[in-house]
Amino acid sequence: MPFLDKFSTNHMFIGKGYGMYGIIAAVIVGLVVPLLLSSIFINKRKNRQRAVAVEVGGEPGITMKNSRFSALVEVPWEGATTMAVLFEQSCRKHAKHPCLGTRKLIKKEVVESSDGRKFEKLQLGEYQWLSYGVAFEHACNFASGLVKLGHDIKDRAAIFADTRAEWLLAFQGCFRQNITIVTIYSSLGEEALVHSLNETEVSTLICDFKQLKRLSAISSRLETLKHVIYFEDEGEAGSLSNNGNWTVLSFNEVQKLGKENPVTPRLPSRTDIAVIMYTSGSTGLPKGVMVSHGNIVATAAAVRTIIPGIGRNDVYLAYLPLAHVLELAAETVMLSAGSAIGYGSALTLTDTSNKIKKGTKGDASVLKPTLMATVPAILDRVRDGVLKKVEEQGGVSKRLFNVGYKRRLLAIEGSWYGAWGLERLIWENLVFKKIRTILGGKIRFVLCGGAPLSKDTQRFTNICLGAPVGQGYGLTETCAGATFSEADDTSIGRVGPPIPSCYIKLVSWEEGGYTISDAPMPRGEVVVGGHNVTLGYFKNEAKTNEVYKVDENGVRWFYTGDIGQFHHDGCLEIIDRKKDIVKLQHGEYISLGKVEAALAASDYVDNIMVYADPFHSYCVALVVPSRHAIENWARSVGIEYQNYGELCNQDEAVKEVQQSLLKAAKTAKLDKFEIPAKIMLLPDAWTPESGLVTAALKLKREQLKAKYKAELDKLYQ
Ligand SMILES: *[C@@H]1O[C@H](CO)[C@@H](O)[C@H](O)[C@H]1NC(C)=O
Ligand SMILES: *[C@@H]1O[C@H](CO)[C@@H](O)[C@H](O)[C@H]1NC(C)=O
Ligand SMILES: *[C@@H]1O[C@H](CO)[C@@H](O)[C@H](O)[C@H]1NC(C)=O
Ligand SMILES: CC(=O)N[C@H]1CO[C@H](CO)[C@@H](O)[C@@H]1O
Repeated sequence: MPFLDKFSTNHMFIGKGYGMYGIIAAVIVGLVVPLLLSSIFINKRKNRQRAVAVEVGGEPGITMKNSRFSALVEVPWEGATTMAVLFEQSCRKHAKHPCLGTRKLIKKEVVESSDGRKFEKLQLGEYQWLSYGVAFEHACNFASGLVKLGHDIKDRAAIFADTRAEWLLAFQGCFRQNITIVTIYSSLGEEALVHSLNETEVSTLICDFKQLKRLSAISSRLETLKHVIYFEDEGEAGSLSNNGNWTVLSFNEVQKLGKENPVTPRLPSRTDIAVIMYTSGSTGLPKGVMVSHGNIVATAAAVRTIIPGIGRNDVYLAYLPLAHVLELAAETVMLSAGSAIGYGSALTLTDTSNKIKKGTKGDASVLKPTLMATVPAILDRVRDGVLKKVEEQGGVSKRLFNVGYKRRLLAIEGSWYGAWGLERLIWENLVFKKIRTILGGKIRFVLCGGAPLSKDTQRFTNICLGAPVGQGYGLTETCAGATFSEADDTSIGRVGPPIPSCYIKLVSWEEGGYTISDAPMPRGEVVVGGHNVTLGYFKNEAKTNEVYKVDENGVRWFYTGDIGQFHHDGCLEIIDRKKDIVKLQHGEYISLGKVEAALAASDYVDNIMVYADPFHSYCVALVVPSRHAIENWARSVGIEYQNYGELCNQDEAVKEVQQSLLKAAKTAKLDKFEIPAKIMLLPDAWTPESGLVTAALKLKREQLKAKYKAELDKLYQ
């Protein structure tokens, strides 16, 4: 139990150092001083207006903008109007400082589990860094190499690879020549890949070795492709040969070519398209969102203001997909601040991650990052892991953890500043310091986006990681940014005020029953306007005109389809989603997302999709149970089963889970029609690879509905 095993020694230390009276005194000081301090700060914070109402054009509604800036922010500093200029100026300014770090592969081995499945385990070494100066040279060389290779700069290039340093170098390289990049989630399926490459007529594809191997299967359908550039991996043998239709070169070969044949840069302008970002839509084929250089630098400039004191001393752990706008925006922020970006992956993040060889170190332990971006699902997993370990540990450690957690919770909910007391110091040393080493022990701020974060997990992160969470709300269409909660805001469930680069407007949606005159808070569809609103969908004017509108003052607005409400201090809370609301047979509206979030509180639920057929008066649910929880239960009541799949089918198991859902529904005060009348347990997890959830682990309802059509029909029989 790696992070709790030092309890006894810490105990000793405190006992010896302070003595009995010392402890009592410390506790008194720790309790009283923060209380006094917090009463001063609470009032100050409560009064802080984080966003203010403004009068703007366009559809009537209630509009807010960030209160700290008088005008919308457009650039991180004067002149940095494109990604190309931002990168170049940053590289010159921070030339000697570490920019991009990659871990060296020491050993790769394949181990076999008892049931015969094979797993790859990696032993990785220290980070090796490229300085800002050298990173810039690499990007320039790559750009020249591309041109030399014969890539016509009017053509687009695509990147289809996992997150890594070369990804960012290739990306920045293309901007030196005003080449538009097409990005595609590496977890998207073949159809989506062929569709995106074909629609954008990509002539150069930049990919990693894993994807390169997949290409030959679809090569005859990639009609526009002329060049394939792949990132080398240590331990992967040689390059694939040219296939007749396209040339294959490694990233390093292209760089070398460029170094020997330098080409004059042709820099883009602010309104040129930097990226066409294909997002895994929840229905049909992915859509390409056209993101301008001005969009990205505006978002980066705005998000930078959220992270207190960001600068050269910060170290950022990069592991989310770069094809996701949140990660792209976050890394751009780091580049603009001269921070170091160390690359890792979700499968090698911690010492206990799947791909890390037992006894060796995960990315976070080696890098010791100060900042990271994450999605709720990952924080949920960290939390579940920690709680499970605490439970297993039992005894004194468990009691200490629980008391410590409660005390810190009180302090935080009273005031973040209450945290200054001696008491905090004691709990930090006794309990939380060890937990923090999971992520390296130095995290000071966590950016979180992609989906709403549960209140429990946000508090858990505040307390156990000791870091504020900047909860963001935004979409690819708004170039990630829309709102971000601020570091000193300890409330939960809200996504903060508008970032300084945009306006947020609520527009009444009468049909759904949400209006801007609702009490106690105005409610309505969330509409985002300003510099960060992207240019629309590639080759899809109909869809673009449906959700983007330009008002009489020339401001672009994006209609998100999300329903939100404004708190008194101007912070936004997302409460619903237009298309996830179904009107049942008797006229009640059921919000699927709301019900799912409530039912997910059950320990038995790993994932859940609520489904409501408008021709019935009740809803049903598909549940992917937590295997651990359900097998524990089966053991405890002595249920016999052949295999896990069969257990999921047993009536007793279904009943047990349904009871637990009922309890969760009661706690959340759901209405009767919101409680699934029937459920089914599914043994197989929903993963991005299976196409059933997005990379941010959001449900893809259409795909789930299609895959489980038979099951859903059965539930409605
Ligand atoms: C090369 O392209 C042609 C025409 O698109 C296609 O018919 C052929 O299968 C391709 N060759 C390979 C090796 O993929
Ligand atoms: C690619 O797009 C063209 C039209 O731009 C279409 O005619 C062709 O069928 C598409 N090919 C594939 C493989 O989707
Ligand atoms: C960048 O490329 C686009 C597309 O080829 C072109 O329309 C635009 O004029 C270029 N920008 C500059 C500054 O040359
Ligand atoms: C980069 C970009 O598209 N900027 C636009 C943002 O919106 C303003 C209007 O609010 C336009 O004038 C900019 O061109």
